[in-house]
Amino acid sequence: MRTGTIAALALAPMLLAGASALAMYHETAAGGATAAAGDGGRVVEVTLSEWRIELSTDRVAPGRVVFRIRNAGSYPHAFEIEREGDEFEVRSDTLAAGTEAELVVELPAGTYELEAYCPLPGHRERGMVTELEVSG
Ligand SMILES: [Cu+2]
Repeated sequence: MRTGTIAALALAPMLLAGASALAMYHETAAGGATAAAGDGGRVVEVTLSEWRIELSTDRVAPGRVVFRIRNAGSYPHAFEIEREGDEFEVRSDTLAAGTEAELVVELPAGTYELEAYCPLPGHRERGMVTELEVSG
């Protein structure tokens, strides 16, 4: 039995529902550096705080992207990306203050805007929303 694979899939149903995204999720200790870009994934740094969400870039190419998420605020936050007009939607778990996580996403081909925001109640309305352009 490949229990590792099963465990990974167990995390995914919510992320895969209605989406073509393959997402993997794991948390790292605060300040812990984690891998990424080497094997073809582009890295987007995401900083969450009250009440902002900042991305290290405003444009990425389609394909594998590693969102390296840091909650620099005092409240719990989460990170969600959503493509308007279709089913593509991926959400991280909720991050406690001071913690980090990575979300590995296969962005569909094409040129489009993703909305990136915090899905916790009221946070988006307070300003935790931004846009990310996907284009080759
Ligand atoms: Cu939030």
